[in-house]
Amino acid sequence: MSDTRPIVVVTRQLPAPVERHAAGLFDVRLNATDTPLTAEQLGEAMRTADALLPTVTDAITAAILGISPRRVRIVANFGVGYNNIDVATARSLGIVVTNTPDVLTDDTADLAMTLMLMAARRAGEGERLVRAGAWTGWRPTHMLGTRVSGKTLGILGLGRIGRAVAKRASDGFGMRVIYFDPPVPIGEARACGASPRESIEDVLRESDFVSLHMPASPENRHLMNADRLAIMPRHAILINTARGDVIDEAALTVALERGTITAAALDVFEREPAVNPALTKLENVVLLPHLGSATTEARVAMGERALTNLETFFSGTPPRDRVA
Ligand code: 8YV
Repeated sequence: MSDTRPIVVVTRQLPAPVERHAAGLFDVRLNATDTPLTAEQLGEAMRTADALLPTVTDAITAAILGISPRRVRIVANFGVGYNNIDVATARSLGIVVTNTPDVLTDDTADLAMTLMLMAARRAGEGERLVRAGAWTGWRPTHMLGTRVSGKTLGILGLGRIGRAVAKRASDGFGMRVIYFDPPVPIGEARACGASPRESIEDVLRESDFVSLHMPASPENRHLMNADRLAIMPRHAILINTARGDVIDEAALTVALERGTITAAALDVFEREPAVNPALTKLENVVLLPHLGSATTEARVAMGERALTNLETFFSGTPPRDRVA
């Protein structure tokens, strides 16, 4: 008997419970080898499936969305960020797009704090020293970092994750939190301990740490450019768990090499998985492989949220996390 359920192409391997659940709900095409699909394979999926469940590693371009003949009616992204999808084209073609907000907020905020602490306390550098067998023993002036508690944290982009970071920093570390994100109501910002500033530059000038939490967009591309990096105090540390292209990576590399800022801690990069080789040679930068939401809890919840969006859509109701 043929399977009449919607055909859903899942582009990457998902946590096993999510794949099992997906197989119970839909006629799923899983990716057993976890190899990223090529543009041709994505195009083929657009022609033959009813839905696509992609991740940040799949570029769902205008060309792929516009493929003819096309069968896909919904793209349920696995991730809160959806800059991998040409949302404007999807909208114009009547293809629904959803994301997975909320369920990874705490995990990503935790990772931003991890990066802040690692960079401030030179944790990566210290670990490399110990592993290299190069630690010669304790001494009062060895590998001094900078205190986090009580310092000023500047947040650019006070959405869900930015607020969760603000709360951790103010409640847990007694930090003074300032931010720039004009659409956010001041009352909501105050609830997570954050005070507004009038411009990005005002935040950069005053902050000991700066954490980036804006979405990727053409306007936000290279938001942290050479000029803005130059505004940060010499002792400042820059943290990025948002998207790689909000920082001009070449300009950041120069700033770190010259010591015009003290350190950076990056979970995301301009051309993932490639990392500017010059960055990998620097001790004053923490480099993680896009681990923001990488907990079992978050990844299972993200998968479930994407499945709920698909189920809702195929039951004829607008999905809760619709972004196009
Ligand atoms: C995800 C992320 O792992 O959700 C996001 O926007 O950046 C990550 O936490 C990734 O997008 C998975 O597709």
